[in-house]
Amino acid sequence: MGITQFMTLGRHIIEEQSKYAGATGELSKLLHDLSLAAKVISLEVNKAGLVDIIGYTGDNNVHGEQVKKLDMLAHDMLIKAMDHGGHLCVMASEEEEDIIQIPHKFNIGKYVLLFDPLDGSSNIDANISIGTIFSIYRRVSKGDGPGTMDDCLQPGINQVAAGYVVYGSSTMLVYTAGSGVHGFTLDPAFGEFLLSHPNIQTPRKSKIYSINEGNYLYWHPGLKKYIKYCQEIDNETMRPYTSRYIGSLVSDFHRNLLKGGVFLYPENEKAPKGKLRLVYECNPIAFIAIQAGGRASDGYRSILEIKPTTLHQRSPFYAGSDNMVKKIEEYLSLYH
Ligand code: FDP
Repeated sequence: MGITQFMTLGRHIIEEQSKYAGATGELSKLLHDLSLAAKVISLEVNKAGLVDIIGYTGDNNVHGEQVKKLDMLAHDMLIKAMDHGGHLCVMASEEEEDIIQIPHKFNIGKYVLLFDPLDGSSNIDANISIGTIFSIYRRVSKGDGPGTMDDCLQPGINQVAAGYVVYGSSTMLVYTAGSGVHGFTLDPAFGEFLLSHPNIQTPRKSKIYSINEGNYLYWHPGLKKYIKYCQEIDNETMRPYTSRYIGSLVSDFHRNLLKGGVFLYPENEKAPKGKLRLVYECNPIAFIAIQAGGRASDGYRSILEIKPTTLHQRSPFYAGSDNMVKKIEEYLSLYH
């Protein structure tokens, strides 16, 4: 797909919003503010090889992992871009243990923003694509005061919008507000996101599977059998499938969304709940997968049905083409 018409992200959001009677325009403004943050992060990511920005800050994040400077920069940038628009009542970031309140001096709005500022960050030093993931909900707490933890712990089915930015060979922003998935490529000359991938539907004929096979010995028996199934020869189902794994969720998912395939991060003996975070990674990616005609599951139920109990909880995650995710669910329930 190429750029077919000169449709900026800003114009697209406004046109989408006009389809909903009673829309106030707040969500559009929120998405616009997010796209500004994405442009700044994109610039910083591109500069990473040039300036003294790569490397560790020396701190550990809430998961006990070493924090890299660029993660914190993206985290700070998003807060700075989003805290004063008057659209949000609370935020939460994968890089911060607790919820993030809107400073008293700014207006409080009706939306909730959850984000993973820089996903796949272990790849930064190697110049491999990384991404920002975001998820937007309406507040559920009463009144118009500061938002609460309950606002952040909603099941993914309540998402109003979600998306990601992939900082790859070009920077792309992909989002859904519940009526299809749309992809925009950042034109570095104009500094604008232009519609390049309208109405993305993931191909029904799919043959890519993406998983860290190094964990094979720790997997569920059903999953071991499923991966063997992927490697068998069968012309009708286009097997053997192709294995592709970058180790950067946004990039792996984005490739599979466009080409057809499945991303797997299962539970294993070392990580009984898997690795990925439900509210920052699984829910937004699941919303996009489903809107693009795909499926997302923890192996047994839709990701979007899970009610989070803590901000940083993890979940096994299978997302991508409908037929492939269904097959994984079948194998997991058949073999124990
Ligand atoms: P990273 O640790 O580099 O931030 O959840 C984070 C994540 O990357 C995902 O982006 C990626 O898909 C996954 O972890 C990779 O994990 P493995 O190294 O265990 O394969």
